[in-house]
Amino acid sequence: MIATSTPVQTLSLADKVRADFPILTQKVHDRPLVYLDSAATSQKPQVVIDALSDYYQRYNSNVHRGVHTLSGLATDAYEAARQKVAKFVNAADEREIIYTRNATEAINLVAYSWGLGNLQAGDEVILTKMEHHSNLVPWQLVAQKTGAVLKFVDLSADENFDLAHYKSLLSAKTKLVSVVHVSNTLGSVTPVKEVIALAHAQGTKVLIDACQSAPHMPLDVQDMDCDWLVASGHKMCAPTGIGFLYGKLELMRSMQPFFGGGEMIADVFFDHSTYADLPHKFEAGTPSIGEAIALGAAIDYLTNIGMAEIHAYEQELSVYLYQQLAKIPQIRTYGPKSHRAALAAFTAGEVHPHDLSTMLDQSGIAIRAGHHCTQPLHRELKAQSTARASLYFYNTKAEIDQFIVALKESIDFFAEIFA
Ligand code: 7TS
Repeated sequence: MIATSTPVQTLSLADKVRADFPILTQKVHDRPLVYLDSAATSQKPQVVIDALSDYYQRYNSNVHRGVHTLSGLATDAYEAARQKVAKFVNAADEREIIYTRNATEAINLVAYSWGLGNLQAGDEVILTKMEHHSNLVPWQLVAQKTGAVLKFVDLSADENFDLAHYKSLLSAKTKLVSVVHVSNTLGSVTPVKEVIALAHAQGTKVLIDACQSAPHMPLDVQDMDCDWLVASGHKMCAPTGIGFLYGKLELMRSMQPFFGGGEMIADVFFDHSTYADLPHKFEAGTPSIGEAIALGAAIDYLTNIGMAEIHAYEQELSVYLYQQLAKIPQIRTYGPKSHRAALAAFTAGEVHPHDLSTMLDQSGIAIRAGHHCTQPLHRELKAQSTARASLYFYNTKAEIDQFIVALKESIDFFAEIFA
């Protein structure tokens, strides 16, 4: 007799972690939830939810203000989370990490605090055509006040970052380059190390918008050598209301405060004040304490899995998603076809992306439709809006299959209506 053994099914990363996310067991319209909108905000594992409620249940108290026990516990946990963020991006010094509400606030902090003080009429700021509005509008506001001029890196033929055009824009007039690391619409990955080295060669500062990279891949600000880097906690398993700004120590010391108020001062007089050292100089008022602590828990959770492992698994999902979408003739995807993030913005002929999204919702599938806060990019792409499926490490290939089936059904449904 030949012994038969049952084939061992290897578990995917998603299979291992899904149980950590209570929301993923939900049904929507009586169908299992397929959450494909993590680029907008990620879901939260139980450990993060617990960290937040534990703060409120056991040691809710203000930070840096009291000498009582609860305040000490809150301050210690809040500062421990800052160390975790610093380690997560490999900052040389934890004082280089400033808590903000989100990436948008972090960019505004740099725009107002550094931009207003350092940009002059005729100076140039290089952005790309794929920036999220939060890395565009603040610079428009500062340009209006200072007379600085905004320049935009084109898209290459394959809808990626055009390095040659970037090089042609860089000049002695360029004072700042502020670019997205991973586009939330194209899924393209900017070659940030090269971008930064080219800018630094002529003394130009660089800000990296890491909103769509920090949750998905290992980051090393020292290796990258960026001057600033911003991210939002809510896209990386943490609650809303917490994000961070990394900035090089001496550069951040040279900048004026953004908000004034409690916590950010050394001495206050009626006519002037002196300021606290970093990071407190940029953290006026009572911060999002529980959220910062829960961000620390999210970082522990992510690093326990391993950012390299998360990235490798998402690369696999990304390839699979693209292969499946490519089989649907009516679908036009946007952005490069390879070396891309696990998200896909697409249109389906004449079908309105909002209609698609509404139909998919009926099958329990959550995708986003609209301009994803990249309206100028959509104009470049000659699309008023797109639909977007965006994945995280808790998504499975089976979910991609369900999405593709429902997408095809929706396209066929609308084809019959239009016929
Ligand atoms: N930068 C990028 C690249 C983003 O994708 C986003 C949010 C932001 C900045 C702003 O983040 P916030 O947390 O400050 O709002 N992107 C999206 C999205 O793609 N869908 O919803 C929000």
